[in-house]
Amino acid sequence: MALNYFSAAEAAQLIKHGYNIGLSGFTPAGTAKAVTAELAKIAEAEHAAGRPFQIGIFTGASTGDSCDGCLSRAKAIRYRAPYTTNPDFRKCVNAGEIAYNDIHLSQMAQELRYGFMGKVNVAIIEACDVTEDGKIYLTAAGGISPTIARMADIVIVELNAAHSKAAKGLHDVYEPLDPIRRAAIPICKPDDRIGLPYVQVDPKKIVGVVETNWPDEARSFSAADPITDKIGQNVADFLVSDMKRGIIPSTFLPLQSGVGNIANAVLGALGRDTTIPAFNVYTEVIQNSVIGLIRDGRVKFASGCSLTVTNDCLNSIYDDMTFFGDKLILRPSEISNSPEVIRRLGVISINTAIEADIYGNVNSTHIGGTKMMNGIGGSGDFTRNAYISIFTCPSVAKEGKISAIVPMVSHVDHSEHDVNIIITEQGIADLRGKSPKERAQTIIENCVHPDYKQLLWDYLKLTDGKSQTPHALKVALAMHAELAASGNMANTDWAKYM
Ligand code: 0RQ
Repeated sequence: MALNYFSAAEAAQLIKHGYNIGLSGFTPAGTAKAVTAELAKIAEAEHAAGRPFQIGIFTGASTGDSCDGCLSRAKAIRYRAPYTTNPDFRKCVNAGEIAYNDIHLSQMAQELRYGFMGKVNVAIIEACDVTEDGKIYLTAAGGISPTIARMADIVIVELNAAHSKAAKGLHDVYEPLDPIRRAAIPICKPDDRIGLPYVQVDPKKIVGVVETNWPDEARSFSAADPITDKIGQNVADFLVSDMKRGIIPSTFLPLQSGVGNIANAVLGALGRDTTIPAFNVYTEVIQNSVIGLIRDGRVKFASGCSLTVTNDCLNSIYDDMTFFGDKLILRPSEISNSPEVIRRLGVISINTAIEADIYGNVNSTHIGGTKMMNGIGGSGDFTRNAYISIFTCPSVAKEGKISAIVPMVSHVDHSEHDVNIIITEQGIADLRGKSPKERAQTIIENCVHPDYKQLLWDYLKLTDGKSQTPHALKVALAMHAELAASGNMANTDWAKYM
């Protein structure tokens, strides 16, 4: 059956008020872009005509401005899951205008299959190639494409010339069956290939192909600074010490690293430290730093869900697939982030915290306990199942007015039961094998900024000091209350809040 070609504006007309759309991609990498940008114009026109127009959006992870940005500004999003990083979307969520379901990324595809989030009316899949018999070759990410393409009533393909057809060689597409027919996911090494290089859909569902030439809307990260460098070095020192103690095998274990400046600095430090042997990466987001380390021979193989890299870096990979072809693989997010596989491979996870408390609970998502920052992303998938779970963050934020270590986190994403190591630029708190009271001692001693140490020791004096997890509940959130009142946690006077 010949494929039908149409414009992004024509494709967007197929999406009606009340529909749920599913998008390819994971982070701005590989996300369909042209149809959602046109959809925002339709929403604006409908609103101007006094008619409602809002949709639900299902994605692999965050998207670029052409989706979350344009549609948030057009007030066109009723519901969205999961992770996002877009500032306009964040404003709408925190103003109560969008229902945001922030779930673990590994669970997104299966929760759609289980029927938790309703119907997928339209799937929009970015491709570097598509065939008449329904083979869709993805671009820079796996995401939830196999699931939405199979579940949706209709499929729109964005054939994006900005992605080379060389991307075809990167993908390993595998969708597990649901219980009670689910079998083991047969990945025993980061480089195991278990699926197909394309997404197969019923060709009758492909209503049209939109030809585009739209580069990924990659975010750039600011350069490393002395604080992120020191955090990176502390992570490298910790891993070397665990390897020397025989806790990490001398052949090393696969690493997962979160996204952002700290993650880049950590990987940079690990790459430079040649005491650590060349290692594998089993992660979700592959950033520029990993590509550099592959080129340098420091990373042997990287399995991920997306190439969240700058466009020049992406093109350099496409141009050099004879080198990268056997060193990189992209998987759907439920495989890259599979708890089963992460635990089997013994992945060491490294993620960033917004704040941690003295007992090891971590907040990754909420500012001041109520306002959404981005979302949990894949940090929970990896942390809960890691061989060793590490959280990093600078010891203070906002020029020292906020301590990242507090008596009680204002929101819990990763509980004390899952968090093994906390690392700031001040030092390393190894929480493994410790009771809560022992954890509090090591976190305050090793990770807290000098300006906040005495404040936290004084907090402990307000507790009974004996309970399993000693707290003075009336003042446990006083540092947050003080931040809201005076703009500086360092002003906290415990007596004022007793
Ligand atoms: O504010 O943006 O105004 O400068 O939070 O903090 O230090 O720049 O760090 O960009 O790595 O983001 C946890 C949000 C960290 C991110 C989080 C302020 C700080 C700054 C950002 P500005 P930094 P990062 C892989 C795994 C969850 C998902 C995840 C994240 C801004 O890493 O979203 O791990 N993680 N996914 O000033 C108030 C505090 C603060 C604070 C920092 N205690 N209170 N503001 N900030 N600490 C990715 C995927 O899953 C796809």
